[in-house]
Amino acid sequence: MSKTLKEITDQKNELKKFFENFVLNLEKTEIFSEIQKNLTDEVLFVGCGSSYNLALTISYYFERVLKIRTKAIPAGEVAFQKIPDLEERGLAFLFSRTGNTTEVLLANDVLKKRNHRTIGITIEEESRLAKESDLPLVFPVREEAIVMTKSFSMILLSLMFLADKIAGNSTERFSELVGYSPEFFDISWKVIEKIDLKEHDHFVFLGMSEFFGVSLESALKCIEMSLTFSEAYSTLEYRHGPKALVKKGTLVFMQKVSGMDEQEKRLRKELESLGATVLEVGEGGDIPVSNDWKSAFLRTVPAQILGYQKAISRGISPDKPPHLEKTVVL
Ligand code: F1P
Repeated sequence: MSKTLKEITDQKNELKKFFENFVLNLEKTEIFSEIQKNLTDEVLFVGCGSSYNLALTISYYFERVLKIRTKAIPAGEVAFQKIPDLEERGLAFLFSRTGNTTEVLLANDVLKKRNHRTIGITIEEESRLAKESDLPLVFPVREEAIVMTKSFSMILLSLMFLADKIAGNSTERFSELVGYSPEFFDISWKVIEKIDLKEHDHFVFLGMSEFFGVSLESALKCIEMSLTFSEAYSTLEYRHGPKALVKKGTLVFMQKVSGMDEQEKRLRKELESLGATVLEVGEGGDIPVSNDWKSAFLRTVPAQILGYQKAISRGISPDKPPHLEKTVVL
């Protein structure tokens, strides 16, 4: 079996175990109290590639739940000091699955010199990020494929949960969503299987806020695995220019958001009239799931499946994306 497919499918059975054994115990860890103690008015979220998409998605949720300001920045911009107004002190989350991406390590140095407390989020205990960040948070997830899949979902789930815990909010909804994950996986698989992927060569992912982060990651999955032209936009932005590229053969994934039913319906109708196939993910959608922002950790799964299935339909191995390496070392 393909490594990538195995890791995508692992989510079906591993999420519950991971939630019970790791996420529910986060509150008792030292890192939890450290984060709580060091939270500043503005918190930075830094990473590259999928890890940047992860940082962005989590930054929206921290801002929403903890009522602090957050900034998500590609690590390269921090590393080479191209961002304006970097505070003299603060808290910064640095994301790198492999923990050895050059820009993330350089960003860690820059931020530490600026008296930031850096939290290194990774799955590799022996990585430089785990060793060099002030507070490493190493996730108990094994992922070997080049393309990041299950670790994205698991880290997202964990840090959203952590934000709610710090805010003193109920986390019951997370348990429900985790319980729903095997069914969500199966529905996603079936819905995507029914699409004639040979007839679709342009993928568009639309979402707002946290779901915009999910959409960026969805597009990246399809590019990496299936080498298909894929884009992501904040939902209504798509009307402002990008829709000029819609044609028969465009497949649009719309991440549904509470209170937007009317707008989403109209956009779907418009895109369908231009020849696109549209699938909605969310309450009452083609792939149903709660519209709660907490559902973000499940919402990249359909695109992971799409990227895989499209790759197979094109005779491409998702395990060997051309020109890509697991860690970018500059
Ligand atoms: C970041 C990353 C991956 C991407 C690619 C190159 O890696 O951009 O997201 O799939 O293979 O590296 P990391 O810093 O999370 O290890």
